Amino acid sequence: MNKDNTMNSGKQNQEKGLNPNEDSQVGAGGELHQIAGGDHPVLTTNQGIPISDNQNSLRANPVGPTLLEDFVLREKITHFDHERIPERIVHARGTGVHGFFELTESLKNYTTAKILTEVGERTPVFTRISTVAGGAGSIDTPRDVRGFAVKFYTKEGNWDLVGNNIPVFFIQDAIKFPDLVHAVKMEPDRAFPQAATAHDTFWDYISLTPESMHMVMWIMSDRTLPRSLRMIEGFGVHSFRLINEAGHSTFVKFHWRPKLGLQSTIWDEAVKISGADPDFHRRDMFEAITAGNFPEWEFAVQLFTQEEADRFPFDHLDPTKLIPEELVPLKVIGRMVLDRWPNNFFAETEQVAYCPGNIVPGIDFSNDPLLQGRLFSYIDTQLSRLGSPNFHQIPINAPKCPFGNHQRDGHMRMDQPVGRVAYEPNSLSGNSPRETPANGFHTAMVKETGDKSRIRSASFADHYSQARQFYLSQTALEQAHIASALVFELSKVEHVHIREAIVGHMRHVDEDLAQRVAAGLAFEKLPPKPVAAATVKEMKPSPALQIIGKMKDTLKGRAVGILIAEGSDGAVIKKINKAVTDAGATVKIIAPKVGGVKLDTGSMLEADGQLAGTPSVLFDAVAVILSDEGAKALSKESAAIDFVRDAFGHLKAIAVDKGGQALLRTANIPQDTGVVDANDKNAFITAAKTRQWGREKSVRTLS
Ligand code: HDE
Repeated sequence: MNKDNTMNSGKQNQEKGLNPNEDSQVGAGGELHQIAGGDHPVLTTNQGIPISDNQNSLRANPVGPTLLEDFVLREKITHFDHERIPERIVHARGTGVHGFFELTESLKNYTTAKILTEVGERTPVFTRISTVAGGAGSIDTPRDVRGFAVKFYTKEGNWDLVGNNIPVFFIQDAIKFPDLVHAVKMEPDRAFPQAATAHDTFWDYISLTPESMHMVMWIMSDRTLPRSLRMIEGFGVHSFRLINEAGHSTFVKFHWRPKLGLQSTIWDEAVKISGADPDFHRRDMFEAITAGNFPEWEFAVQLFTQEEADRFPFDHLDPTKLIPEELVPLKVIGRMVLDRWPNNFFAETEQVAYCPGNIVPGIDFSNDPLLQGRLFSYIDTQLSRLGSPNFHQIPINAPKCPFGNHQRDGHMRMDQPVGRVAYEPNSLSGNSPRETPANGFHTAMVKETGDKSRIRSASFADHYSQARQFYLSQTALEQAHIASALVFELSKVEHVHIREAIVGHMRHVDEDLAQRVAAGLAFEKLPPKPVAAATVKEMKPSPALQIIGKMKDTLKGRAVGILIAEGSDGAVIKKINKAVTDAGATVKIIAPKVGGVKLDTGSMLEADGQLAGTPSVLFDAVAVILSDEGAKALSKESAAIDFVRDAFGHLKAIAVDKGGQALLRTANIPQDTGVVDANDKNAFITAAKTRQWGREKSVRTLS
């Protein structure tokens, strides 16, 4: 028996029936072999004992029982058995990236926080963007809110801004969070649906929670269907406070705005992406970072005083309300660039522990009751998820500034404090950590009066005005998407009384919306309106709440797919490729075989994706360049027909040559302004920068 496994020849590996390990390759003759040469480190146990055989366990004889004595086997399997930690109860699926924050405008009149006053200073960050409802292995593209959590490793300690891509939330009080989450997660008796709001328990809860209606408008909009994590906005949601040198405090809301503009997919597209690439967003981020296309966000604040807040027609401490940009403009004060993919997903993205309670001197909390509850929850959840109060010592969580105190011991303590003193005050140590009254964290001096109670503030009673404002601020098309999303979701709800209750709420938002949804559900008459706790106010529409209005006229960061087959025109492919690349987008070649095709020029062009596995939903625009024979061959391929039909149905620009045009005819696709001649590269780039919105009515019935 060969014991020297690292030196095994491919033949020997094959004879032993081994699986190829990381260092194995399939040789030209089809045999498995390990990569030869290299200065491999010695494989050891966790105790450093060199391992001689990593392929076979210790057995009493070649056909006998395995021996308990085999500490190599036991250690390896035991460690494996414990490889998983409990996943996050919400936001389990996430993508994390390192980067930096750079301040461009000082807020020194408002705060002492160095991160908000030192212009030009670059602060390292780790940003994790997540879905909320699904498990860690769920798809990237359900209809869902996206978490937007940023850990700033500042000189004064870690500041975690743990927000979402939607500026409001479902509930006003932390005590309702477990109910909300239980309602949205898969139903406990059947364990489905995964990562979906389209089921009875979610809508049942919502129907009984009018305060959710504003958030419902947002989640039914295309905001919950982002095209890319690089194209979402981020919001701190709650009001926070900034405290200046003099101890004065100013309220602040934090915003992230993507440099690539806001962009969403269309529901049918998101559904198909989920099948084509469940890791669509994670892969998109990975590919962008590894290609050096670093996503960037502007960091902006809305600053306002208590006096200004008193004049708002809503209570800013109610997290179901936003402050329209038209009321308090956004002031851009910095930027965040994400530029480094983590070395190891588990060590960093999985183990990162955010906590809204992590703030630095010069920043403080507001009395938002949802925020107040969150201040407790996150540390508590890390204790069960990461298993020890020492999670702050895991490298991804540790501050990058000096830190230390007299907390000691506990599971997995990593540091080795020296000396006999672990308390304060003390007279035995000249260099043990002491409090710093001048520069330490100070809470804003705020007077609190009133009776202790469990009463929801009357100022939180208006549940519909901003929901209505959001809906009326949208373009007609976005309104239709909201109505259609409600019809889709409620059509999955089995209980008719729940469908009716939601439509009843919609009547407070907008009668026309309610009617459209009712029609989509085939109601014979509109259900009654529930009693509103406060009169619905007419608020000025805020165009800043649209997505279409916030898209950028650019192809930067987008992807274009070129479908080719045998005999395709090499010169046209080259021309399109260059025009798209010059416009800042990436190109992928799709062909019936991944090895590529022979072009009209006689040369081979390798493909990036095989047609069956690379549908057009993965691209922002497509080109179809085919010879007559290629078009004929593809007209019999349903994947090719679906490729162009979906591109058309998802309102994408399609560039075609003669062969491409023939495929469109086979697929019954009409000519419109978004179908352009492949030789007219300018027309293609212009069309590719946007969706062909005018086409939508011709391809689907919207509510
Ligand atoms: Fe969270 N939330 N949350 N949340 N949340 C968690 O913490 C919680 C809320 C948000 O990428 C948990 O580490 C309560 C609002 C993000 O690791 C948990 C309440 C907003 C992430 C928790 C809220 C968020 C979390 C689960 C109501 C937007 C992912 C795992 C009072 C402003 C962070 C964890 C990451 C994660 C509790 C409401 C954002 C259980 C109790 C509002 C982005 O602690």
